[in-house]
Amino acid sequence: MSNKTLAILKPDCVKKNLIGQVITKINEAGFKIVAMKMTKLTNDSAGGFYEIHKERPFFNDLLLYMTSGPCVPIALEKDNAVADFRKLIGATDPSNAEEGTIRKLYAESIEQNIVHGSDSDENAAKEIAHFFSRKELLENYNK
Ligand code: FUP
Repeated sequence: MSNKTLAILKPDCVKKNLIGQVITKINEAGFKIVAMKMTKLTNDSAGGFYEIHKERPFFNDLLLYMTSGPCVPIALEKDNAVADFRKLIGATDPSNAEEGTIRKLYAESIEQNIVHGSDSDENAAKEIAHFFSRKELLENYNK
């Protein structure tokens, strides 16, 4: 899985009509989309996805936000996908993000930060499986 990562265009990205602009940035940076859908997360799905943060003080607010509207999970492929994608999106808190990164350009706050990117190859594999079945991925790979 070392050439794959999971992005989520979060509810603020969808609400602000930024899906097209963010996907353009992703494509321009050399990532290939291998699966994509628009979905509204349930509390259980968002809670499972962010399980690692369940003891953190921001967990409940994070779930409220992530379930507040539709989001767009995207499985991406590129050499060095995990690290290159995190570089493209910038720091979690947009006020610390580098100029030109997606979060610096579009995000409002550490919570409403437009986009998710996996932080390791192991998590990328788990997160892609959270949203896409093997069949959905294989159908795309075979195109
Ligand atoms: P990232 O890997 O950049 O998505 O960041 P984290 O895994 O540390 O955090 C996941 C999400 O939790 C962030 F995108 C937003 C939320 N969060 C907060 O709301 N407050 C915090 O202090 C840290 C994270």
